[in-house]
Amino acid sequence: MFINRKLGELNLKVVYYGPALSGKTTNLEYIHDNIDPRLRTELVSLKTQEDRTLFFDFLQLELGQVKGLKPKFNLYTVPGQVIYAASRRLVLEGADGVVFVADSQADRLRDNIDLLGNLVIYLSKKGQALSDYPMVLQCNKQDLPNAMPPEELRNRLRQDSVPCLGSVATEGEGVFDTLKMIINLVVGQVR
Ligand SMILES: Nc1nc2c(ncn2[C@@H]2O[C@H](COP(=O)(O)OP(=O)(O)OP(=O)(O)O)[C@@H](O)[C@H]2O)c(=O)[nH]1
Ligand SMILES: [Mg+2]
Repeated sequence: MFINRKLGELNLKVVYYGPALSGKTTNLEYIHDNIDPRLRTELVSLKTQEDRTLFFDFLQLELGQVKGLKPKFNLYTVPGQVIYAASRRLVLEGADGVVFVADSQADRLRDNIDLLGNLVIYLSKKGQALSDYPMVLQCNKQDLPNAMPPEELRNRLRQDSVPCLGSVATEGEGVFDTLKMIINLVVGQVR
């Protein structure tokens, strides 16, 4: 969180975290393409030639008012590929909330568990716990035949107290619901 009193701005950071190809970038692309352009910046994507996130994606939204301040929501994605661990750690710095974008396909369960474990380790190195952060679990790719139901996936990830929902990011299903959930949680912490 960063408050610029001169400009009356409240900057909040939300990080979309999760394993490779789970749909993190697709979430930001859908938000970018479907929100009033006056409320957002352009989407900045640092990606490989194969369209995989190399460092991060970034999109800023300016929505409503919180305690007389203009909140700016800075949305970032991390690269999910295992080799980009250092980038994930950097992007996570200063986060006010996390959207964990899981790939619901049964054969990706291990990757979801690994990336979540990663996240817990980074935070513990900073003396923090996952439970210190507002988090939403988005169970993406619910359109695929081998997708686990959201409740079951949450259970397998041992995140019983985290709000979760299913999504199909390519269709936009659940994308704005996820955004609203994390914004409410993050703003709730500011209050
Ligand atoms: N069937 C299906 N495909 C999806 C869904 N969401 C994303 N995809 C596809 O999955 C692929 C990866 O999506 P990305 O958004 O690039 O994934 P990512 O999590 O940003 O991947 P990294 O940047 O490598 O970490 C793309 O081909 C998307 O079109 C979904 O809900 N259903
Ligand atoms: Mg990506």
